[in-house]
Amino acid sequence: MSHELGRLEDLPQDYRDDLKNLNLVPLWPSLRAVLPPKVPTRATQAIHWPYATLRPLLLKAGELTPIEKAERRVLVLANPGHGLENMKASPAMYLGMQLLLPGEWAPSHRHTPNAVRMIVEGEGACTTVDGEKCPMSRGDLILTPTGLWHEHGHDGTEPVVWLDVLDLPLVYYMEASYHVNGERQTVKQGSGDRAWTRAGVVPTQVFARSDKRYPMLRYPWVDTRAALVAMAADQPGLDCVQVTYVNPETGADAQNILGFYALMLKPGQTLTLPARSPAQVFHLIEGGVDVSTCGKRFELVEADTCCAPGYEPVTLKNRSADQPSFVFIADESPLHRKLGVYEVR
Ligand code: GTQ
Repeated sequence: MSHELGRLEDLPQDYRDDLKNLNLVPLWPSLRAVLPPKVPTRATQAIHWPYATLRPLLLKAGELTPIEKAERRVLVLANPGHGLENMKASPAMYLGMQLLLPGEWAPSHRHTPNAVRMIVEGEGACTTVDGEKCPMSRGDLILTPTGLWHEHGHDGTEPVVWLDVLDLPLVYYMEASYHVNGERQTVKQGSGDRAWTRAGVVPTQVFARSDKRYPMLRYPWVDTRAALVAMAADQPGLDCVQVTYVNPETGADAQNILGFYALMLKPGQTLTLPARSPAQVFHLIEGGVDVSTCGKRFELVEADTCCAPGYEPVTLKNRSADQPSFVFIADESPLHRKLGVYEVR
């Protein structure tokens, strides 16, 4: 049985004034808004950001704003449902396309939000994270976990563009977002992606335990792609050919708040992901994929990005009948699981 709850206007004005003056609020007029029936209210809209329309504007930013005036030259992929000025793709995810031109340097800093970079185009740029120099090539995933120094440099000849995914909206909401500027880092020896080359075989720590909380910072696309292709060949009946980017030492998600995945759609494959509580972002690395959710269909071409709110099924269709397609996915699963609100419907 459902009945109407009392409205604010039903209360005498002097009573409302007394409450307001004492910083008090009656719950019942807002109860249904904060606890809606069965499905949460979501501001997140399903949005498509085609790369072809964004790229010229990003290159234009390269002419209009020198790197010294930007520090990070980024166009933010903002969800209008959250208000563009709030720079959110979803409640916990921030997306930005960052441009670095040959010879430019985005200086060293560290901050509380976690970031990853998914490289979209160009060769010759490197991100140095915690002293580890990470070359950037298309499809590579590079982590910049909370608190680690990072800076971006570019010795190549063409513009380099990458997609930044940060948990900035959540960390900002928590009033925990800040940065510290630093000096140019000294590059150290060793790199996680060379030390952890094969699953199941990890470095033995006989003399001293490494105190690195994030042993692997760069996940080369050649390796991730090869893992997906091998998995599909080995298990022809497998419906969801997907890998999760993890910390190779613990097996846990690569970062604490957002989850990162690479999905291969077999030629002609249509895959429906069930409705789950976390919002998701899809970025097409290779191929051609239709993404359908919330009554909309986005025809992704390479380097396109789209997002979907939580609690909605998403159908992915590989448009090619003879080639696989590869999708990078970011979602809010680690956050939802840690908070105990993760759901599959
Ligand atoms: O490259 O360090 O898109 O600090 C937003 C904030 C990128 C970065 C962003 C940042 C960075």
